[in-house]
Amino acid sequence: MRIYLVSPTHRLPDGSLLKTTRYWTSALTLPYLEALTPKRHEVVMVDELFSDVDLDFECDVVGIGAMGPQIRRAYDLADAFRARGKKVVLGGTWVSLAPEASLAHADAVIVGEADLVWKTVLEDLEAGKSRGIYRADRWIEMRDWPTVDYAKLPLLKWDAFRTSAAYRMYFHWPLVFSRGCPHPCSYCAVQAYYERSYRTRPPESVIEDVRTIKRYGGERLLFLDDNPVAHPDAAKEMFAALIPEKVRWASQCTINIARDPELLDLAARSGCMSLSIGLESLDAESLADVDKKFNKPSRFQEDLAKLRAKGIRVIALMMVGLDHDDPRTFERTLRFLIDAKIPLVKFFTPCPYPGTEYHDEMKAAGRIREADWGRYDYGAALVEPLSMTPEEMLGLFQTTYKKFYSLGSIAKRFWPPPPGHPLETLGYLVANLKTNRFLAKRPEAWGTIS
Ligand code: B12
Ligand code: SF4
Repeated sequence: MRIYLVSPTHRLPDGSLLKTTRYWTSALTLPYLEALTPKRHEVVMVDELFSDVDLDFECDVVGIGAMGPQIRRAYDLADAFRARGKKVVLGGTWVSLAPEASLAHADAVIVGEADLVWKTVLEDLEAGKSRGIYRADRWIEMRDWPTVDYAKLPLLKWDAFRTSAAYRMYFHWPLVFSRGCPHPCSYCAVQAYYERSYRTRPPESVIEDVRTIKRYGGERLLFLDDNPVAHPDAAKEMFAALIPEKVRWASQCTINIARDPELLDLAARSGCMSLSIGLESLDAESLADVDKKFNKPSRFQEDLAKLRAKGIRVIALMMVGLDHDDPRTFERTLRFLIDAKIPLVKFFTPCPYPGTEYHDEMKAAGRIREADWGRYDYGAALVEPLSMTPEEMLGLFQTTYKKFYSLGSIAKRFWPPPPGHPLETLGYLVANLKTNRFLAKRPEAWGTIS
């Protein structure tokens, strides 16, 4: 069979599709699905962020996933393909947490990891049948990770990679060490999807991917993990194995990394340049509301200083508009981020992803304001705030974003520069100036900055 794998983009409020010509990384999902596909089938992939989806593409099966507000677009594309007689399979995080709703738009839905069921789904569709919702009865063993063809990363621009040193610094090659997260944060789709399970790959298998990437000339990596340090001993083993590879890497992780000196030291020595860390809130009560009590705001300054001293840049992820937040919270958060010399920040308004505990709580309280999942980005008032009006919350979200990326704030945060890696600091400075421009030009797209 011929299989068309699609990663959709989403629509902006004016109805246009969000497109871009450059991106700093690429998901692994489509090449990974290709690696799981029996070789007798042909696979063609498209990421709609860069390329147009061809609704008349000659194929037998279309596989579509979605990451957030892309779900609306995924459903629309699925309906359009089915109207043209194609069989459609939907999968991925969002689909897995809303399988029945997704099945209304597909011939088959895969809940959870596709690894153990993808082949069966394809066989069934080839035989003209479908069981509807497919769910593996167990998580995969991480040592069985398939070999992904890195030459086919959908968002890697090979011409630019060969010709531009700036692009080589900008593009981060994706790889994975762990899956899942054991923490209970109630708004988090990852812990809901993985049911708080956590697994890590054997370091030697990750190192094989690192060497493949290096053979292509890549030396900047992005761990797609949500929390690679959840099992500190496994993470220490992984970081130690990375040291001789002399790469630079970035990842997401929890602030807990700052509280284990050996782990932090190994991360820095293995080439960790930056970490996206969900600090989420300076208010312990707001953190408790979303079951993120392991974050201790009283220790944030000290924790961040430790990371900075190791030359690791922290990209702070902050939720604003939680239940114990009021208009003063925004100003306090801004001051804190500037004082801590945070190089980049992403602000999030609360987003009740279907399938999460937070969604169920907000639904039971009658506080969900938006039914259209196509609007579920991080810059919308999806939940009725408690201590301000939705308009006030959105206004403050925008003002805080603008103030953080104002020239005055950039100057304060970048002076004095952090120790080591001056080129890296320059890169972050450029990213700040670009975000400053983006915020002025595209206010409608703030909720989807990634
Ligand atoms: C890389 C990544 C990105 C990249 C690349 C996106 C791209 N277009 O290439 C960037 C940074 C751009 C990004 C952006 C966004 N992302 Co993103 N992203 C990820 C990340 C970190 C890794 C995905 C990945 O490659 N994993 C490795 C592969 C191998 O695993 P996998 O994708 O899980 O796939 C397996 C299964 O899930 C399943 N599966 C997945 N898709 C499909 C599809 C089919 C057809 C089938 C059969 C099976 C299947 O089978 C696979 C094999 O087992 C995940 C976090 C995570 N834990 O997954 C978030 C994640 C998917 N992103 C998320 C979100 C919300 C977004 C944004 C919408 C955020 C925003 N700012 O608005 C944007 C959307 C941008 C866009 N238009 O594409 C959420 C989704 C939440 C949800 N409820 O669905 C996640 C889970 C992060 C999170 N912590 O909440 N993202
Ligand atoms: S620590 Fe991060 S990945 Fe883990 S459950 Fe909380 S938000 Fe999700």
